Amino acid sequence: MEKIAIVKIGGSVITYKAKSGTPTLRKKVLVQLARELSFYSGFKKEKIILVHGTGSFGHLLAKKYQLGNLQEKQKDKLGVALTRQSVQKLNSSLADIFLESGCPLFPLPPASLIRQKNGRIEFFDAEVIELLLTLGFIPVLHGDVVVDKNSQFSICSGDQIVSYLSNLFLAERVFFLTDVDGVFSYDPKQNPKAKVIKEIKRKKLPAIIAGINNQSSFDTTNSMKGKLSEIADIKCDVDVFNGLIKGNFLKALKGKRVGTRIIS
Ligand code: IP8
Repeated sequence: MEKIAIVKIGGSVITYKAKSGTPTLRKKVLVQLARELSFYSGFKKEKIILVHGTGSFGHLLAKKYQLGNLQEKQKDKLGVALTRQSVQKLNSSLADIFLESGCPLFPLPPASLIRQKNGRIEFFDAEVIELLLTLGFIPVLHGDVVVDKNSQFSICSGDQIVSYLSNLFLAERVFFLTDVDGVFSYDPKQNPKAKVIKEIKRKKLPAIIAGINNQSSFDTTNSMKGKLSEIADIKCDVDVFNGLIKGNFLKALKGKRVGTRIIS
């Protein structure tokens, strides 16, 4: 198999989180990212798996129906179905935009491939992903609500999917597009002196994770802290950068450093 790169586009990059009530797409950003990926795919051969977060399409409903609560063993069936439907709509809009740019996306609903136990992936039928890569497609997955052996259903974040697949397929590169410039020395939303850390050795991650206490009230999968915990399990180099800045995605795909690089 050729080299594999896994790209995670954060929910905060492709949806507006702050607008209360109605999930809203950041269409302009999606169009820009699709163009950059299409341009890259045009000149370099590298297999790509795309994973996206769910932002306001997933987390508002997941919170409403307490789908992140592993102690709740009787999940609201309609709540599960409505949340899934909402993230499918986001996935479908994203696929429309990338297809229009000429990227051969192949959406795969994670809930049909994954079973969890206590909110962690226990089984992942990933064979079809491998076949699609061989056939030249870009499989696209997303955060989802999946069956769980212990709590009926649980949330499987896009970050967990990236971490799992990167190790399964021995990915060479992993990219996380977020709404901040990388991993900061302090919380940039609270401390103006916060600076992006250019490079982090993986073994230093546990200390950095322990220092973050910004549990988001919006995000049922715990924002940067959750992201770094998943990244800690990835074996290859990982770039975390701002996906809202035009050109960053293409630069990163071309191997330039934008944001933070986590190395072994
Ligand atoms: O947006 C969460 O996935 P994420 C999935 O990747 C749901 O954290 C349904 C909230």
